[in-house]
Parts: sequence; C-alpha cells; structure tokens
Amino acid sequence: MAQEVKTTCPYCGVGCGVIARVGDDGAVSVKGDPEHPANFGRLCSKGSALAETLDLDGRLLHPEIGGRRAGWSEALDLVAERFSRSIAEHGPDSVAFYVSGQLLTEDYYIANKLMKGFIGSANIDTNSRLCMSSSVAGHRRAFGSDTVPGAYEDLELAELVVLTGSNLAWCHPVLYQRLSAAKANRPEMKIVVIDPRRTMTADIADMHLAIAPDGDVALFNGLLAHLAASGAVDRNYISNYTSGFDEAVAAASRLDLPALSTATGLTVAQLRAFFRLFETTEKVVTCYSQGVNQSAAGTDKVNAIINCHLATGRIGRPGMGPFSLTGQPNAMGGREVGGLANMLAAHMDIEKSLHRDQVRRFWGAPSVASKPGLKAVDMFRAVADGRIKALWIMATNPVVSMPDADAVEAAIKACPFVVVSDIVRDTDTARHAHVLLPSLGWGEKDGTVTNSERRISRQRPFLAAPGEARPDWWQLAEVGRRMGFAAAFTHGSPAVIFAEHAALSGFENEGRRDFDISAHAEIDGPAYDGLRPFQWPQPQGSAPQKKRFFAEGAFYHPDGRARLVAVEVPRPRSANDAFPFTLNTGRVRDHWHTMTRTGKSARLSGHLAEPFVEIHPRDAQGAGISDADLVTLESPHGAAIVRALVTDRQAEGNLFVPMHWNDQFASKARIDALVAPVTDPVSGQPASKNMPVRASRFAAAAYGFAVSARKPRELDAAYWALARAEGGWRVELAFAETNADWLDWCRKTFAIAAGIEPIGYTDRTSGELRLAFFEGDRLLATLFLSPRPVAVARSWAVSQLGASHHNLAKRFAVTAGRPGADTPDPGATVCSCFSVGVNQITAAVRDGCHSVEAVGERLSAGTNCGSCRAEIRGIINGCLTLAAE
Ligand SMILES: Nc1nc2c(c(=O)[nH]1)N[C@H]1C(S)=C(S)[C@@H](COP(=O)(O)OP(=O)(O)OC[C@H]3O[C@@H](n4cnc5c(=O)[nH]c(N)nc54)[C@H](O)[C@@H]3O)O[C@H]1N2
Ligand SMILES: Nc1nc2c(c(=O)[nH]1)N[C@H]1C(S)=C(S)[C@@H](COP(=O)(O)OP(=O)(O)OC[C@H]3O[C@@H](n4cnc5c(=O)[nH]c(N)nc54)[C@H](O)[C@@H]3O)O[C@H]1N2
Ligand code: SF4
Ligand SMILES: [Mo]
Repeated sequence: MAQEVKTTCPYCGVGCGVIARVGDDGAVSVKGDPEHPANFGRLCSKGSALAETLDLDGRLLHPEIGGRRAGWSEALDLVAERFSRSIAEHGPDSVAFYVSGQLLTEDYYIANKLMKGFIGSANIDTNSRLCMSSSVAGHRRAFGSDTVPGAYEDLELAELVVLTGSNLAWCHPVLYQRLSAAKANRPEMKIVVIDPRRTMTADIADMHLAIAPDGDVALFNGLLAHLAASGAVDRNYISNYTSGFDEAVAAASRLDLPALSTATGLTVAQLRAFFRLFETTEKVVTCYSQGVNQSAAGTDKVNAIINCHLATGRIGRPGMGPFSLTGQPNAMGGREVGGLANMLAAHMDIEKSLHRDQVRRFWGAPSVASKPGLKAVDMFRAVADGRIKALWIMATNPVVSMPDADAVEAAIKACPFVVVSDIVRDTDTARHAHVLLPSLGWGEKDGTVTNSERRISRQRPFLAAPGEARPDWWQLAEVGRRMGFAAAFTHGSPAVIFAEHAALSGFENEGRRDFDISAHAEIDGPAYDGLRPFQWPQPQGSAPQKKRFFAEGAFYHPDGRARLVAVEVPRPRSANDAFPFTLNTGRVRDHWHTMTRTGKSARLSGHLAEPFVEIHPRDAQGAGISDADLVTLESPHGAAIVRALVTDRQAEGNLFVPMHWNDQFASKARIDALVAPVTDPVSGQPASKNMPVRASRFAAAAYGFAVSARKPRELDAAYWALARAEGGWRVELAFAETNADWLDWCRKTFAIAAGIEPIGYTDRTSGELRLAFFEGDRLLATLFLSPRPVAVARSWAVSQLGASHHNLAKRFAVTAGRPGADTPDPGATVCSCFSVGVNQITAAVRDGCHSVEAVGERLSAGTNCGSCRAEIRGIINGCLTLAAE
C-alpha cells in the first residue's frame, strides 16, 4: 500500500511542509503540503527534486576507522576513549564539536548538553556562526534576546518590503513566491532590493539599489538620521520602550548626503527616494540575510536596520518589523538549544551565573561551562595550533564552507583525532576523518526543525535506515554514556529529547525568557508523532497562538527596554593594486551548499552546470577575459579556476562566485580557499562577501567538453568540472597541452573497454577533435576538443546518452556536436521541474508567447514551483528588446 507521510523540506529556512509518498514499488515522490502554514502546498525547484537525491549512491553506510569498516561499538568506544583521554590529559577545552544548522533540534540538544554540561567546555560551535551569528548578536544587543519578532504573513501584509543582502528569489523561493503573489494582488505594494548585484530578486523590485559592498551601515544610518530630522519617528514608542535613541541618531548623523552617497555608492537622488519611501510608509518589513550577516560589520548592519524600526515603532505589528531570514532548515532550532559557543540552552546566557545554575540543576550536571567557547574561525585556529586535539564534525563540510578553507583543511589533516558524522562517504572533509560515522539523512531521520518565523515542524521518517546508519543524537548519546555520563543520556527516542528541551525552556522561566515551549514538556510518543506545526512561544497550559513580539515593548533587557545601538560607518577598505577586485560569494538557485545532495540530481545540476565568476563587461575587457573563457582568481589565501560569465548584472569592480563547488565536482573551485578569515568583532561571523582578489584569463592550450555514461575516473586535466546529467555525467575540461594521446586519455578516463573503437574526426586547420564511443546502440562517452572554448550544444549532447544510435548517421551526428533539424537543442536548463531549456523558451517567445503565463501554457515552464519565473521574464524581455532594436 502506498504510504503518505507529512514532513518538512531539509533545505532552506522557509521550512516548507512536504508530503512524501512511498509507492508500492518503493519509489518516492514529493509534493507540497497544502496545510502547512509556511508554504500552503508550494515547493521550489530544490524541494520538488528531493526524491532524486535519496538514492544510496555515495552514501556512508557503515562506521569506518582509519578507512576500514568497523562495528558501531568499536567506533563509539574509540571516540569516547580518545575524547576522555584528551580531557584527562589536557583539560576539557582540548576537545571540540563543530556542528550544523542541518541537525534536528533533538540532535543539537544532545550535542550541546554533552559538551556544555558534561564535558564541561563550551567548545561547541556550528556552521550557523558563518550564517546567523550576526543576526543573533544584533538581536541580543537590541532586544536582550535572540527574537525574530514577526511572521511570514507580515511580508504579505506590508506596504513596503525592503530586501537587503537577500536573494530571496533563489534562496527563499517559496517566501519569494508568497511575496510576489501578494504584490500581484496589491500592485501598490512596493519592493526595494538592496544588493550590489542585480539579482533575480531585483526583477520584482520597484527600486533596486546597487549598494557598494558593505555600504549598509551608512545607508541605514542615513535613513535613521533622515527619519529623526523629518520628524517621522514615533516619540511615544521611543520614550516608553527604548533607550539610546539620541546617541544612535548622533552617530547616524555624522555623514551628510554627499558623504553617504560616497559610502553607499548610490546617488543622492536614490538615497532621497529610498528615505522618503520608508518615511511615508507605515507598514514596512525589512528582510535581510547574508549580504548583511556575512560582513566584518555584520552586527552593526543588523542594529542599523533594527534602529530604524525601533525609532518608528514599526515592530511586532501586522506588516511591520525587521526580519532576519534564516538560511538552514534548523538554523533557528540550533539557536534555541544554544548550539553556538557563546550561548546556553533554551536562550539562556552562558555569561549569567543564574542561567548556568538553572541549566546545571535541570540537567543534573556536575558543572556547566562557565565561559564562552571558541567560535568557528578561532576553533579551527586552535585545531591548527594543536590546542584542540580531538574534533567531532557533524552535518557540515568545513573544508568547503569555512573561510581560508585550505588552512582549515590543513588543520583538520594535522589534528590527532577527527570524527566526521555525515550521510555521504566522500566529502572534502570526510576524507580526513579518523572515524567516520554514518548518519540518517532526510526521509530517515526523525525530529523537529524551526523555520525563520519561529515555527516548529516535524521531520518524519518514511524510509528505513539504510545500512548501519544511525541518528546523530544516538551517536552523541552513546558516546556520552561511554564517557561516564550514562544517567544523563538515557533518551530512547527523539520524543523524549524534545520533551526535555521543552521542559527546560519553561524551567524557572516565568516570562523572563522569550523562548518557552513548555506546553510540550509532557509530550509522549504518539503526541509527538502527530505534532502539528506551531510557533513559539507556547508556555505551559497555553494553546498554539499567533504572536508577534514587541509591539508594546516588553523587551528582554533587565529594564524591559530595547536598545538603539549607536553604530559607526566602517572605514572603507584601502585600494589594493595587487588585488583590485572585490569578491562576493553566495548561492545559485538549484544547488545547496557543498552539493553533497543537490549534486546528485541531473535536473538541478542542469541549471548552472559549472563553477563561474560573474564579471562586468568592462572589467572583463580590461582583464582580457571573454565570455566563456576560464579565469584564475587569486587572493593572498588561495586560488580558483572558474568560467567567466560576463554580465552587466554585476557592478564594475565586483565579482561574484557561487560557494557550492568542491573538490568532488571541480578541479579547483572551492571559493572559500580565497576568503580571508576576517570576522565581525561582535559576532565572530566571517566576512564572506567582501574579499580583495585579482582575476586573469586562464590560458588553456585546449578546451574540452565531454559526456559519459559512467562517472569519469581521475580527471587528468588542467581544469575540469563535473556535473550529473540524465543518463550519466557531463564534464567541462581544459588542458595545458594539445598533443596528448586523446584516444588513450578517453579510454582511461571513461573506462572504455579495449575492444571498443571510436568514431571520430580531426580538423587539422581548426584544431578540433571529436571522439565518440558506442556499445551497441548506446553512447558510452564523447569528447569534443578545441583550441577555443567548446561551442557544442550541450543539452543536446547530454540527451544523446539516452538516445538510441542504431544507424551510423546518428553516430556521426554525435561527433558533429550539433543536433539535426529533427532534434533541436533545448539549451541550458531554465525550468528544472519540466527540464525546459533557454532555446525552447526563446523559440516560444519568437512564436508570440510574450508573457511568463503564455510561455507556461506552451511549455509548462514555470508552472510548477515557479522558481524560474524571474529568469523566464528576463528571457522574454531580452528577446523583445532585441526584436525592437
Ligand atoms: N538555492 C539555495 N538556497 C539556499 C541555500 C543554498 O545553498 N542554495 N542556502 C540557505 C542558507 S544556509 C542561507 S544562509 C541562505 C542565504 O540566503 P541569501 O542571503 O539570500 O544568499 P546569498 O547568495 O549568500 O547572499 C545574498 C545576497 O547578498 C548580496 N550582498 C553581498 N554583499 C552585500 C552587501 O554588502 N550588502 C548587501 N545589501 N548585499 C550584499 C549578494 O550579492 C547576494 O545576492 O540561503 C538559504 N537558501
Ligand atoms: N564563501 C562563502 N562561504 C560560505 C557561505 C557564503 O555565502 N560564502 N555561506 C555560509 C553559510 S550561510 C552556511 S550555512 C555554510 C554551509 O556550509 P556546510 O554546512 O559546510 O554545507 P553543507 O553542504 O550543507 O554541509 C552539510 C554536510 O552534512 C551532510 N549531511 C546532510 N544531512 C545530514 C544529517 O542528517 N546528518 C549528518 N551528520 N550529516 C548530514 C551533508 O552530506 C554535508 O556533507 O557555508 C558557509 N560558507
Ligand atoms: S523554499 Fe524550497 S528549499 Fe526552501 S523549504 Fe521550501 S521547498 Fe525547501
Ligand atoms: Mo546559512
């Protein structure tokens, strides 16, 4: 019997409800849960493709010690013994956990309890340090607690939505869809996008402010000064509920308009227009994410934004408030359990002895760590210099995602004892582990997550545990028991852990702490199984409620008042002739972080199949770089080779490279190798979006493109980038020499049997070479080689893997590298739900489909998840402009 299970998407912090259906044959399909209040049935491209990422190919299925298969008890004994020994010899601060916002709340709770309560160190930090810590620090400075005051509904109720440092269309796509639907219903609603790049999100904006990198403090300071000067502030709110207004305004007023214009890179007219819009619109929501958080001034940016909302009293009311968007599915849950090195469980404060004492008594712990632990960047420094001797990494891939990634890799390599819990066997981090522990992944694991609007939802299992994989919480609890803390880690199920977490949130709380879900403190197995999505707080004895915080003050500083924080505009970085460009990094629509999951899906990999750098046409010209050239990027920390994508969406002087590519998918594209370990002084969050680099053309003697039915082995090339494709793999290549034995190269790389002879041709004048190998009527592999970037119809070439090549003409068509008239090339994927390419959309536009709806009717593109609608609109506009010229 087919079975349907309600669960939650494991990707972004929107936290969409998913219904997973397991058919009689075991096949899984997913659809949006129409009843889930985050998405009401919608899913984006990544959510829609979840079923394609569930196969066991590449999964870690058994514990390993030193590369050999081991049993669980041997592996757990070893971890416990090595951690205990390090603690005995060098003290509790000689060990550390580095965990993740992709853990479930129950996993996270146990990790934090073990480290802070029983090991007695606060050396547990998380990838949320790279993600949300500036927001946490900003909230705590302003509100006295890490509270997101509003709800998603506020974006729909607002008259003005300001999106700063957020590419909502690609990174929170369902929230973007809710916003664009609201704007379609109420066209008078205004949207402002503040981003150095003209992103796909800017597509629905009434105003796009292409701000200079890190110009945000200046912009929001300017806004605060303007609001104060024009009398647009809420005097009652300020005097009843806040302090620090005068100092904040004084600090904010230091730059006049021309100076603000220089600091923000915006014209005085743009500044005036934005200030006026904010001033005259009551219902304003300001959403922000990594363009704000990931900065050396991240916390100040957060407070500069919050200041404007506090000064106008626009907070905690429908359609109003500052809104920090969380990235990971459980970034918020990790904050609730205190997973950051400077926090304690249940939003308590590690620096307050009262809180430490409460947590200690509740846990029955011998002691609770009395000082904050090392934050991620410092933690890996301590690993590098030998202070940390045993490290457990769980659900994160720091060799790819940490700044100064090569140094982080070297530190992990040199660490005497490294444990990695992951679901994938070969990650750039897992390859350096002494002990590998197989974890349950999405669809198998069982617990809760909290989304950006404080909504707690269940992730429910619908697949059996594969191999010997076990939940992360179980691994931690087992090690805790073996370290001598058996009584504190007796939890037999996630329900028991959740109940304990809920009880702690209400423990001696009495309204003094924002995070309180003690209504669930007595929850049992069946109730936990049936738990419906709810928002916190939900104190003991109360029903689920829709609550906004702070409309009438009641902040969590001891005096109950919010703080406006006086923030200074950071000094601009001095010009650096050796590294003249500013490198900005971030996300693409269809990949998730280090690609361990989305890299498995051919559909998702077809959107952008190769690591790239966006560069402005004038900069490209200046550096002698043409579109589709390869580019070497260098900083004092490291180097990368990526494809040039020349576009005026990018501001001059700035470059953008996605953070996703790693050593499994490209020869040299871990962009964090270039990023300096510079952090925000308050939050410790790395500045991942503002790095001086230089760019030059990578001179290759030959370029290649290949498709292969089998995964290529050992790619011997100066540059390569690998992507999953329907029926096999596609590879972009570049070589330093042209006179290799290409036949031999193909045989080795694509594992072609000796008896199989190629079809091929060489053109000595153009230097082009094509080789194709067939077995029966199936294409095994084909290589296109050229002295220039290869101009082959790639989607068409990929589609040949699935085609039947029964006659010679068809086989020769493959080496010709272009489709015949009967099989047009779809072009690069735009709509990944229906695999519709750019050429198909262009053809439809030429055929008279002049709106996104018309294209959707013709090709279905954009009619499922809607994530590509902005791109489709861009293609239509592009075609129509060309036609008009
Ligand atoms: N498709 C996809 N979605 C994701 C993820 C993913 O990997 N893939 N990851 C999730 C996670 S964990 C996170 S944290 C979120 C991140 O979500 P976002 O923060 O929206 O994503 P980013 O692309 O990192 O950065 C957002 C924008 O900040 C801009 N920016 C850079 N510098 C500045 C600046 O100084 N000021 C301003 N105002 N803007 C600037 C960048 O140009 C970029 O467009 O996405 C989540 N959603
Ligand atoms: N330059 C630059 N660097 C960045 C950013 C940026 O914008 N620019 N963004 C930063 C941000 S915001 C973030 S959030 C980080 C993300 O960076 P990471 O956390 O390193 O990225 P992921 O690929 O999500 O890593 C998750 C790992 O956990 C594994 N995994 C998945 N599910 C489970 C599970 O249930 N249990 C266990 N044990 N493992 C599991 C996956 O296979 C994968 O190896 O990157 C940061 N780094
Ligand atoms: S917006 Fe997309 S990635 Fe984010 S939770 Fe929803 S379906 Fe998942
Ligand atoms: Mo993140």
